[in-house]
Amino acid sequence: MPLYSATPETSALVLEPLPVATASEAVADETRVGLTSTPKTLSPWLFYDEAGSQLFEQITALPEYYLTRTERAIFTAHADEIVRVAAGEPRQTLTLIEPGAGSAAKTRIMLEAAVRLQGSVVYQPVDVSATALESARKNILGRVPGVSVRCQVADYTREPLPENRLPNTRTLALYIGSSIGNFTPNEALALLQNLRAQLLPGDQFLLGADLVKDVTAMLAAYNDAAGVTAAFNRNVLERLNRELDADFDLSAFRHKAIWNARESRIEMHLESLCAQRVHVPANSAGDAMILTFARGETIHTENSYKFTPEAVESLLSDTGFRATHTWNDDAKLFAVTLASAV
Ligand code: AVI
Repeated sequence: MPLYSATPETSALVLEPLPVATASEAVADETRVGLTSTPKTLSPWLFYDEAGSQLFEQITALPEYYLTRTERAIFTAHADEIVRVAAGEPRQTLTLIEPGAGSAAKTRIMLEAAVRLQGSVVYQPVDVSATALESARKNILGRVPGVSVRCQVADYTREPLPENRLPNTRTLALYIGSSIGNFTPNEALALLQNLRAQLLPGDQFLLGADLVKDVTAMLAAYNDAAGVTAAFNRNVLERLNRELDADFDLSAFRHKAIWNARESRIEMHLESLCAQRVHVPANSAGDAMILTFARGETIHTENSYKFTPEAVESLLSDTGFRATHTWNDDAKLFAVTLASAV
């Protein structure tokens, strides 16, 4: 998953490299910056340690979490058409690149369609996590004949995509799962500008985005009855206890998901149920810290932006793309948009 800058509301259009050398230093650094800010924040990349990644997998199968199954259904219904349109007329050979590929579960549908169209396809998943890439490779290789997988470990939010373009091919870059929604508008612009800079005019970009809808349905997706999202959110504090030896009392924080209509986003918070102090011992990022929480004070842990069709189009046109086709489910919960690099 993406590494974010520490400030969720940054107005910088440039994504700064993280000033840290190792994963544990990144956690220490993020904690120090986020929990000494007002209001307190923690970046969403902290969710995705091993336990958090497993919880996220469970979230994607929850009845309330419509995003994953809806996007998958759009792919299942339209993958052949999507790759045909992306390949253009006269038809060009597509290479698929996927920044932030994760385990590539949904990508399989697109790869199968590309193999049906052109006999074989090269797939280049890019991710910061070598473990995620390994599961992407396993998910695809041997299961989808005709696909050759070329993994690349890179932080696509800050580094260029792999520079190993095959001659006479057209790139189809995928950014699916509404991952774009976890970036602020300025971060999303910077991210897509960076992707666009790695593409040639005529290359194709497929963006999956969750759409604005009935508030009750959006809130339920982030506040499921089984409490999996609550566990996913609270796992961030468990992670700080595990990795930084902090002493967060998990039962003293509650998961809270709210709809911020002005910003068009679901926000996830951890709300302190009482006035309390939390101790974080000295670590590579600095001295010991005593954090004080007032009753009702929250740590803002994630934004999940929801888009109107117009917002998707303008994000694309502001970053050097022209949206050419959009596929939706019947209820218009989710949009998959194909755009041409201009
Ligand atoms: C990864 N991302 C698109 C998810 C989302 O819906 O924003 C992360 C998530 N957070 C809570 N549930 C799922």
